[in-house]
Amino acid sequence: MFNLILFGPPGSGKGTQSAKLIEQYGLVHLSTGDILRSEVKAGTALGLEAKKLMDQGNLVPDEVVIGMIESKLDEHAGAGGFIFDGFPRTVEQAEALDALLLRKGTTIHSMLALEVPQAELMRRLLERGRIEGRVDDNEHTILHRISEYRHKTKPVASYYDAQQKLRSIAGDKSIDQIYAAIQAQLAQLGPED
Ligand code: B4P
Repeated sequence: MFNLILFGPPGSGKGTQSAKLIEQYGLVHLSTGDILRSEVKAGTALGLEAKKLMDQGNLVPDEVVIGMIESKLDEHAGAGGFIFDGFPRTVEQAEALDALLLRKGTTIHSMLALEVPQAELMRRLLERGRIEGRVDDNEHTILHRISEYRHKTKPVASYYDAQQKLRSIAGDKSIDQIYAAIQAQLAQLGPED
């Protein structure tokens, strides 16, 4: 089993690189952003509550996303491993994930952190907002999401660094160049393609 966290600020390419990784390594992709957006689309009670927070660029409460991840892990009990994309986003979520995986007899094997300058994050997300019309991809909300990332999410990198699991990847290159750097890291770490 191989469990990977793809980490980085909003717009750093987590979703983009995850799509390539699942194709090559056959890991199950768990994106809390995608799961929340599908709840919003389905109009569930959870989705209606999450929508207000997401549209403003706020994080959804820890207990909500931890519960979602737990049920997804159970749903894919026989999987060869997982890519966690956009989760954990707080130290509390990281502690809960570690406890959850320990109960299942496994662990996080690595965290790959995509490093991208703020101006490039803004450029990418404004472009996506223009093309896809995502409500949270406007200048005001993007700045708030980046601030939430700095204050609440960045400490998660130190949490896994203390476990010697953190590796940084330069994320301000082309999609293929970044993917090659990720593959080079994974070649040393173990998942078989
Ligand atoms: P997410 O869905 O995780 O969205 P995101 O942070 O914007 O990153 P995303 O993965 O979509 O962007 P990517 O870098 O792939 O979160 C949305 C919201 O959900 C949060 O604000 C929060 O409210 C809530 N939420 C989610 N998880 C939560 C949790 N665990 N706890 C609490 N709340 C949670 O791509 C961005 C764009 O850049 C794309 O258009 C892509 O095409 C482009 N791009 C990617 N790589 C590129 C490259 N190398 N060069 C040029 N463009 C590139």
